[in-house]
Amino acid sequence: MKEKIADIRGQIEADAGQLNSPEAVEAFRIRYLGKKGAVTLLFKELGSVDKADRPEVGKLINELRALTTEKMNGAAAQAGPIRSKDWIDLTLNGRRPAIGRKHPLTIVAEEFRQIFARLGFSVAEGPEVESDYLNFEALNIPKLHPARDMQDTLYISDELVLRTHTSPVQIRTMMTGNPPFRVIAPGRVYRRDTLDASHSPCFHQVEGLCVDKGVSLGDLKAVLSTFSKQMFGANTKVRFRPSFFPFTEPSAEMDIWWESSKGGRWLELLGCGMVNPRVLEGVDVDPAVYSGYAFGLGIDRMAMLKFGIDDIRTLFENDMRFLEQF
Ligand code: FA5
Repeated sequence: MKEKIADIRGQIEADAGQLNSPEAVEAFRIRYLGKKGAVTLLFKELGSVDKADRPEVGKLINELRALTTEKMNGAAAQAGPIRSKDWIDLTLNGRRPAIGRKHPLTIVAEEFRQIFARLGFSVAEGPEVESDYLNFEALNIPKLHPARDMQDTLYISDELVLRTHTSPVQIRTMMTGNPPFRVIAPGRVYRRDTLDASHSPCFHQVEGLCVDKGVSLGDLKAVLSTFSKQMFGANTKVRFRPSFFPFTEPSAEMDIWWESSKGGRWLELLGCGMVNPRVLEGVDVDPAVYSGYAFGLGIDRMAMLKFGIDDIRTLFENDMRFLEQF
């Protein structure tokens, strides 16, 4: 028995030199102090030792257990705890959650809304599938009128179109209320336009409509100039060009000077004008008492101007490298 104890002691001392990982320490504990460990088994064998020798042998085994425990604790302090699979290092920095961003179109549309809220405009809405009547006829564009060609339309049926502009919301607003009106109407519109750097077949507009007593072209220019400076900065250059829309008289287009990586040029941002008296009559607003102005602006163009985006297509491609810049 004493020899056996000496053997095991030798093994313990040899093994204790190798305990360089928490797993090795644990294996050492099991090998010697576990239920069937070598030292544990020695205690069980003590019963069969001669009574006379038992105190001495017992003492030796006790010493061996103390030695094993001491070696094990010393190595464990060096090797640290076992890292289980769900072990967490509380000292590491947290992982930052990926936070989404607003799309550039949303950013400019929201800013637009805020600027016009300060100017006293509320928000109106209309459907993307619109009646031919509201998209065209009520806006003084009868069937076969050449002005329809400019908006080469996507028809759902003879009487239903994917709206080509947000102008039908002017009519919807005036049909369901009484003047004064002061609304903006943002939304998606569709045209059979060929895709290029500044045109998309599906794009976004905001309509503006103001009808009240004594509204003049001066009000229109003042509101649009104020808006341009608030949206694009105090030094923004704008120009108004005479134009034609059947639902406004006179009509104009407003361009903004556009600096992009490819140089500078005027970019058409919106169409506008004084609401045609025929349109007012059609919705039972007396043009002898009321006058108004309206405008329709491309939100995509506004985002391009605001952020120096030189191709409208990037707004719809959902390339994360592009979207993460905003
Ligand atoms: C209209 O759509 C008129 N309804 C605007 C209007 C409203 C005039 C109220 C008078 C009174 P226009 O077709 O020019 O007009 O379009 C208005 C704006 O939409 C353009 O100035 C431009 O900014 C934008 N736009 C037009 N076509 C496209 C396109 N294919 N892709 C991107 N933006 C476009």
